[in-house]
Amino acid sequence: MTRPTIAVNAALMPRIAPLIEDRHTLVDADGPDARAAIALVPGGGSAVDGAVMDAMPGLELIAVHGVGYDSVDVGAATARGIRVTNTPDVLTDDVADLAVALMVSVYRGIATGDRLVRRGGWAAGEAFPLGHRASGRRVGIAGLGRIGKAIARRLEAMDCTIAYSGRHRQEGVDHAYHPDLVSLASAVETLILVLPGGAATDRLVGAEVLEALGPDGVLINVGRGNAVDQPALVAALREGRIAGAGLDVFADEPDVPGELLGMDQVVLQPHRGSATVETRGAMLDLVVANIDAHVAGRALPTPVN
Ligand code: 8YV
Repeated sequence: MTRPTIAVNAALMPRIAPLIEDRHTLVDADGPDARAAIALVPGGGSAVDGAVMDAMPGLELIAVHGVGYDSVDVGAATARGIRVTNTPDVLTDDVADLAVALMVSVYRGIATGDRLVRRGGWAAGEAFPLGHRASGRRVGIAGLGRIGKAIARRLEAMDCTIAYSGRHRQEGVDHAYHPDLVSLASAVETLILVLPGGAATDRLVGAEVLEALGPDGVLINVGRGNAVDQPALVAALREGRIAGAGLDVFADEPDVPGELLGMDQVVLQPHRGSATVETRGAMLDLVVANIDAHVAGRALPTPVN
């Protein structure tokens, strides 16, 4: 029996190969051999559209390494009979932890405190500003899915009051519901974005939402960078129309607007919500489980379409 060919993003190859190369032939997803693949494991940022699918005539499965699958045109895949899988649940706790860490970091000035100690400022008696309390805040969560709910649970333990927005009020959720982001932003002190990427969320958070959040407001984003109008955010931070931001995701990664780099009220991370040894291992295991299930004709563990 011939071994199925799996096209794997080069950056993931060293970690995925030991899990799968005993039963599959692995090729570089961006190389000429990818044409023969039945399954594709794309890289985080690379777009998989109809043209990419058409260039791989035997493609049956796109196994996304991530919960967000905005980089894949799922409609185009479905139309071609190609199945799509993602890696939900296994990264929920880590992304939620990072959202809370960013929030605490912004209010308490943890990153600026670290920089002060490292440059010898503490030892030299340099004055440093007081931070602000993180506990007890009114927090709005835009995108109350699995990750949003895990963030809410953590923040409730910090005596925060949670509100949320979304297309629909959710059954069995007691938090205050706001049908739109402007209303949510005006009701809270901290706005946490856990929105998926794609056209439906493009620049949902612009000048109007930031204005509603107000001069004491803090924006946290652990979802997708496209949901924020970045020039509007930079202007609001520069002009003190919001107080601070904690950002793990950006509109054009890995580019970060230069002006943010000089702002102490901003904490920046390189899109690493799921980047722990434990979670990245579990994500790869799930990618492999989906490929193996597809090849064996079993039900896919985490199908998208
Ligand atoms: C991934 C993410 O690590 O799961 C997601 O949607 O944003 C991250 O956890 C990233 O997509 C790289 O694979």
